[in-house]
Amino acid sequence: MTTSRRRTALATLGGAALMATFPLSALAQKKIVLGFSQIGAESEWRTANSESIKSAAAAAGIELKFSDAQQKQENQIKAIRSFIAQKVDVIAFSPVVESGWEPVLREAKAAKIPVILTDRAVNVKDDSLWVSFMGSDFLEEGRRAGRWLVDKMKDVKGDVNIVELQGTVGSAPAIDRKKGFEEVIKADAKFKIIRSQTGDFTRAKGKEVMEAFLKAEGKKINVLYAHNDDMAIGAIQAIEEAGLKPAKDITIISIDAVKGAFEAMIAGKLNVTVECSPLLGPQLMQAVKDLKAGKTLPKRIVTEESVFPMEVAAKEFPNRKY
Ligand code: GYE
Repeated sequence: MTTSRRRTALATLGGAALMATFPLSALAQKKIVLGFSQIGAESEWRTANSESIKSAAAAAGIELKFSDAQQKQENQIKAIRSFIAQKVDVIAFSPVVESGWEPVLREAKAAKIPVILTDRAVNVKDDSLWVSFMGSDFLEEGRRAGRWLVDKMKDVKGDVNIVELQGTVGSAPAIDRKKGFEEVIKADAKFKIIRSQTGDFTRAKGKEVMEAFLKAEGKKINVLYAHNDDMAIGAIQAIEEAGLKPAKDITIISIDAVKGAFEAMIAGKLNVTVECSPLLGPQLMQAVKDLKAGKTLPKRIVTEESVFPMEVAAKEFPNRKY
């Protein structure tokens, strides 16, 4: 046998061996297609979340159709409709607000395409319109922020005047972070929320609204509770521009624990951040695979998180992944 003939024979043998272990149908099997509708790119958190989903899909060999809604529910609805038309295997999305999803979710169900909610919840009567919701417990995050404050101010006798920067109006994290925080601070009447307004989860809006708070209330403000780090970082600028010292003249609490918050804590400008992890990609891809393998997903998958006060910021910083 010549060398080239031997090669052909070996190749054929190799092919046969391969076929014995992987039937042709498996070899020819199509990649799983996942349609994902993201809210936008409003915060450091969101950027890390998008990155986590894209890299986890690539690592899992899942074909990802990624659509950015630029903060608009109507764009998310359009994206989901287009995923249905393209007959993707699974749809996942992070709903910008809680309400108004019934019609499009019914369309997905009628097309027999399972829907996974990531990060934020929807408010629909019929729970069968989505298979699983994975993400943080925002109520608990609000409570953690409240508990930190109650403990920090336990020896304060007079009023503690709080201003609140809320997240996007109608979004699950804005609703629940407010509720959880209020639930804890109401135990003591000295805690008073004197102003509360949305900063839409962005730095620019956080700064703008904090400027307005400072103009209206000035030195009366003892505490800022921001529903995310980006708004707190914007507000820190406003506080400094008003000639006050962030984290000293005004105690600042925020949520997410992104790197920018750690930098602010290390610089002594932010007191505490409550963790909310955006790294949902690997979990989501596992869930998509499980669904395709016919498994039933748990209805709720909760992310585990903690709280980081400024005293531990420098030590924790090198471990942060987002
Ligand atoms: O806290 C905020 C982002 O839904 C948990 O959205 C997420 C929130 C996050 O823009 O920074």
